[in-house]
Amino acid sequence: MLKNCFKPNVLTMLVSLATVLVGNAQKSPTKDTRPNIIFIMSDDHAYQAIGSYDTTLLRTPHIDRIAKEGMIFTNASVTNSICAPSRAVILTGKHSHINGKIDNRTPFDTTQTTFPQLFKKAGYQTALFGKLHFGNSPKGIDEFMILPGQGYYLNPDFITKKGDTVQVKGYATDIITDMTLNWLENDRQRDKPFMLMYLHKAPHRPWWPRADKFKEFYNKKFPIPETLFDAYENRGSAAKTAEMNILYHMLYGHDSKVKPETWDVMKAIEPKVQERRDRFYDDYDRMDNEQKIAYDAVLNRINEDFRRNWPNMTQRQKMEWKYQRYMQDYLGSVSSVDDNVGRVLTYLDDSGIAENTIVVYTSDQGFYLGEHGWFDKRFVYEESFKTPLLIRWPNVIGPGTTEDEMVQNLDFAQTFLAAAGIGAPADMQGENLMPLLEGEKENWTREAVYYHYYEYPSVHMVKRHYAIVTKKYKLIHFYYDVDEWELYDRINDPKELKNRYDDPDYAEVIAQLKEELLALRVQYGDSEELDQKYIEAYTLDR
Ligand code: SGN
Ligand code: CA
Repeated sequence: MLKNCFKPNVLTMLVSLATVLVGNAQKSPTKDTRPNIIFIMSDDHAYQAIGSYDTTLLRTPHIDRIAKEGMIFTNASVTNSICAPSRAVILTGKHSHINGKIDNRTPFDTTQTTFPQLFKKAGYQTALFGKLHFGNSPKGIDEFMILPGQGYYLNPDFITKKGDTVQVKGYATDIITDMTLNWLENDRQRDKPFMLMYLHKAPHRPWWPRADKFKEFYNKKFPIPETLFDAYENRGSAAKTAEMNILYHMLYGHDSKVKPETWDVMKAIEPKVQERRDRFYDDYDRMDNEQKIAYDAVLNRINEDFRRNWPNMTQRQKMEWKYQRYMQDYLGSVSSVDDNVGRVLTYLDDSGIAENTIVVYTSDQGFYLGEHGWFDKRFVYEESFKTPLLIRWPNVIGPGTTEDEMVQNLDFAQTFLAAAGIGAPADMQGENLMPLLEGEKENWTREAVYYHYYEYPSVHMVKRHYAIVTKKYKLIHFYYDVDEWELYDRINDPKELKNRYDDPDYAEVIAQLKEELLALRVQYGDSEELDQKYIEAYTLDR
């Protein structure tokens, strides 16, 4: 199966052949006409780095096509802004406190029903390629290739359905796409609808773009976000104690790609920063010589610049230098995702299946691109709470539609099942988005969503919190080692710079929201007892 991955000419021939085959299959009277679903999810893709949401940083013409020909959600969010928990919510249609995968480390209880199992049972063909991050094989999937854990960008390993591990030469985003196209082309049963999960590792840390994008993006400069130098005033302790500041917590080698030899030469430049050399070589040493030469062309320039300029920089300049390095690599990685989404969309067109295929583009959560001086996610604050969501479904969703209702990753399972005409289990906790997709908003009643983050104390040190979010407000309770509340006025303070919790003007709003928050906790089956249970079950990993 892998053999074809690196022969685009063979692929093109097969695509033409498929067009003929699909054409014939469509004439068959027994054809199952339920829609296909391609669920495209990237890892840590901030909506700020998608042209349809914001063109300040980057244009993403291929991802944008999904919005132009379908719907863009401007208020889509996650229930728990971290990788594996988000995936568990998507697969089960249940909040973290119910499905039990509250953080990246807790094992996922595989006896639970996940939506792919229901698709398979209902006669769909199912497949999954890329990052799953579950530590176990997906159930209900006919064919898969998954990255072990976080996976690597360069020459990544994949776990196959047989349980063995194979290393594939090349760049992860391209390879995952090759596998996806290869499956669509060679393994898809033309007489059945399919549910295909196409899951990128990019643009997850440590943001290694493909060599040509590394070179291209190193020459770019990006606008500085207004809150890059945020001093976290007028807020509680959680923002101040989080460890995800670009200046203080981003690593020279692993993240900014300054080689350990360069730090050696500069000795003691930043004695406070502790970094292991192997964090850089872990990725670099996966390259073969030819790849190293291509990357070194840029790495040498980065290192030369660092050696020459870093010792004389002010703190402010250092922050800006690190921010630019971060954006160059992050956006370079996104750019490959966009190119590859383009390849898949083109395939759908060429093979004649675009019309009956629902294409969903999303991320497992949002991400900070320098807002509040941060990278990473976890907080219910805007940029990591919100996630991109674009859906194309010809003949159902009108082209160029914008939807601002509060929707969540919790809703995906029920929505996909409804779209395929498969019954959803009654204990799923989301809402079916079909009324929104079909433009029947009068049937949509949700006004608030619930959020709960658990992984603390842990990497990045974001305190445990739960929250209620409406279009207008966000009320947050940080707990465990603090007992602090924050209220943000989403309309008048969209950058969330002022906690209004002690402002008498908001007293009534707060009282109302507290009641609604409690009601949501009751509705979703969350409680102080469960908070306590998860605290007790948590073992420190630091
Ligand atoms: C790794 C990253 C963290 C990131 C977590 C979780 N460090 O630990 O920055 O927050 O994953 O990310 S890294 O140096 O190993 O890249 S998640 O997307 O899997 O939740
Ligand atoms: Ca993630």
